[in-house]
Amino acid sequence: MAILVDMTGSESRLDAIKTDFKRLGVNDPVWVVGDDFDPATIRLVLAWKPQTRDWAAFPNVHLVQSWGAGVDHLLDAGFPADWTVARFMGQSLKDRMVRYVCAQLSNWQLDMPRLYAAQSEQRWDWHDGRWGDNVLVLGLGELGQSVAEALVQQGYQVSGWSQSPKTIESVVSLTGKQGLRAGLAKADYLINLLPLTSETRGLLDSQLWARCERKPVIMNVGRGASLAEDDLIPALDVGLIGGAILDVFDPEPLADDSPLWRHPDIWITPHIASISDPSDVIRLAIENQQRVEAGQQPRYPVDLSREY
Ligand code: NDP
Ligand code: OXD
Repeated sequence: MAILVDMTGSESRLDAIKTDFKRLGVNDPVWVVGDDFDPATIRLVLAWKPQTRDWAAFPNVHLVQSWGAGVDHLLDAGFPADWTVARFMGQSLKDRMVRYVCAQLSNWQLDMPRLYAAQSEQRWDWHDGRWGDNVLVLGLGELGQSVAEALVQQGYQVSGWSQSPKTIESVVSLTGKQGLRAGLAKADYLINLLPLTSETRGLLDSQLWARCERKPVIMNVGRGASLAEDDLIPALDVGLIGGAILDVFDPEPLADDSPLWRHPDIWITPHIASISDPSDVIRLAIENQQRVEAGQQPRYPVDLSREY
């Protein structure tokens, strides 16, 4: 039996992935798309924006393991309905997301680009800082909950919005349209950690920001298509929002000629907030494969019909 790695844009990682499987004791052949292999031998597919579509040629697949936490890249992959799909999740992914969010909030408050510029001119540019304590986290799943808890530890007043109510110490749990409205009204920072689904596509737009009363800074670490990119600069111009910290875009990479690159109140990072640790993904894939073969549910199973 064999493993197929079908990961668009991750070609540079393939050798390391093969080595990791070996290092973790898996001696099955590891194929990549384009190799000459027999699809009937594949039992595990490791996927990130997979290119393969003729899955009927793969009758012995037991598991599709997503390289990432998000599964929007798998929604139109056309897997047979009876295949088991799991997503990546782990402490390293949570820790990295927490570090990114906390660091970017601190950098924003201290206006670090202004201080870097001052240093380059040997100028002592003391300023009052750009404070604000109220954070609304959109999405209180594995990552949103970790971020909310970390922000509470840092002294923020934290609310979180999700489909179902949550009980998280010192975090106000909000649900539904009413809950979202209440959270938006007092937010200084809006952090998007929602999955991309038909309901969350385009959710963050001027109409939503018009409900905010404190000119919040928008941080998008979920998915680019949840935010109406074209609304951002007009919303900044009229003072609906105070800034944007963007890690994800639609499409990626962000186009060279996008005006977002040059706006002083928009910070851009290249989908790097929380990178999946390759060894952790492969360890989970191996564990999940063993579980599925033993007739158990994998860890972090996904029902693609729910879209997240
Ligand atoms: P989860 O699936 O664990 O959590 C999703 C959360 O969103 C849940 O709380 C869910 O509510 C809530 N939610 C979903 N749809 C709605 C809706 N329509 N209205 C209100 N709440 C909703 O996801 P993760 O926390 O693991 O990851 C979140 C996203 O982060 C990923 O999907 C991915 O897109 C992105 N990501 C980005 C990375 C980066 O580097 N920038 C890295 C990793 C992930 P409920 O709990 O009630 O189901
Ligand atoms: C993920 C991501 O979904 O990196 O894990 O965006």
